[in-house]
Amino acid sequence: MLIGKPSDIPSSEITSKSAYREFLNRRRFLKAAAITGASMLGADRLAEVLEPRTRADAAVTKLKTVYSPLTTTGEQLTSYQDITTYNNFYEFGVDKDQPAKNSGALPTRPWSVKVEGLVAKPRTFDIEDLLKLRPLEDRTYRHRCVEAWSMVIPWVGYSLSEFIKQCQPLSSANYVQFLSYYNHGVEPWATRETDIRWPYSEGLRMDEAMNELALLTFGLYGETLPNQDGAPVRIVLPWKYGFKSAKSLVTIRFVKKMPHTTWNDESSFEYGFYANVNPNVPHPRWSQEYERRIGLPFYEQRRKTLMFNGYTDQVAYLYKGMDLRKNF
Ligand SMILES: Nc1nc2c(c(=O)[nH]1)N[C@H]1C(S)=C(S)[C@@H](COP(=O)(O)O)O[C@H]1N2
Ligand SMILES: [Mo]
Repeated sequence: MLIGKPSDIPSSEITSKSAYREFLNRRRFLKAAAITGASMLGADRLAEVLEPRTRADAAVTKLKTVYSPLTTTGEQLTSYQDITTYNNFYEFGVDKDQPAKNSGALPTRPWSVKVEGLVAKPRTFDIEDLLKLRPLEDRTYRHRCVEAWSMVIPWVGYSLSEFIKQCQPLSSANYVQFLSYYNHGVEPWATRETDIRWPYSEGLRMDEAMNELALLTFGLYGETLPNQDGAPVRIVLPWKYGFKSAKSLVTIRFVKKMPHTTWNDESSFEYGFYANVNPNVPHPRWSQEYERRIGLPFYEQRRKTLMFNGYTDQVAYLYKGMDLRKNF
C-alpha cells in the first residue's frame, strides 16, 4: 500500500494537528484514485520508490557564524538527522518524512523577500543582502510543536528586530504578517492533502516581533537551512508553538489589524493567534503538560513542558494583564 491511510497514524502518539481533516482529505483522495484507476494511484510516491530523489538538503553550504549569549544551554542537541527528516511543512505533504523527500524543487536561489504595507518605503531584499545585514549568530533554542513533541535546535540567524529596523515601519503598524512561498507546481501536496488557504500566513504583534528572541533564521548546525526546514529564510519564535514559525518567507507585511493566521483559520478553537507555549492550557484534543523529546531513548523522551517553553524571563512582560487562558 503506497498511500498512507488514517490507520497509519498510531493512536499512541499525536503526530498530526488535524487528524480528522487529514482523514477526510485522504478519504477524498483515495476515492478519486479509485475512480480514475491504478495508474493515478500515488504517482509521485511510486516515482519515489523507483528512482531516488535528489536529497533536499544536498544544497546546504557553510555559514560564518558567531556565538550568541541567547543560546539555551544544558540540553542535548537534537541530531541533524532528526531535525531534517522529522518535519512539519504541509506545502510538501502532511507526513513527517515528506518534506525531506518532496522539497528538493523549492527554488531557493535567486530569492527575495518583499517588505510591504505600513512602512516608510516598500522595498525588496535580496537573500544575499539579508545574509550580510548583521553577523550571523549560532543560537540554540528549544522547539516545541503544538503536537506535543520537542527538539533542541542550533539555529543560525540574527534578531528579527534588526531586520525590522531596516524596514522602517510606520507608527500605525501594530502587527507584522509573514507569508511563505507558495507555488502549486512545486508544492502540489499543499492542495492534494489539505484544504488550507495558501500561502501559509503567520503574524506577531509588533512588540513580540521586536523581542530579541525572535530570530530571522538562515541556517542550522552552522550551515544554510535545508529546504525542509524552511530555506532560505524563516522565523523562529522559541516561546511559541512551532506553527508560529513560518518557513520560506517571501513577504513581510506591516499592518494595522491582527492578520489572519493559517492554523487559526483552520481551527480557531484549537489554535489561537498568540499560541504561547503553556502547559496549563490543554489543546481540546490532548494535554500540553508533557512533551516528547525527539531522538532520546524511549524512556527518557517524556518531559514536562515549561511555561513559555522556558523563556518566561525574556517574554512574560509582553503579556502582562492578558488572560493567558483566553488568549491562547
Ligand atoms: N510554511 C510553513 N511553515 C511552517 C509549517 C508549515 O507547514 N508551512 N509548519 C510549522 C510547524 S507546525 C512547525 S512545528 C515548524 C516545524 O519546523 P521544522 O520542521 O524546521 O522543525 O514549522 C512551522 N512552519
Ligand atoms: Mo508544529
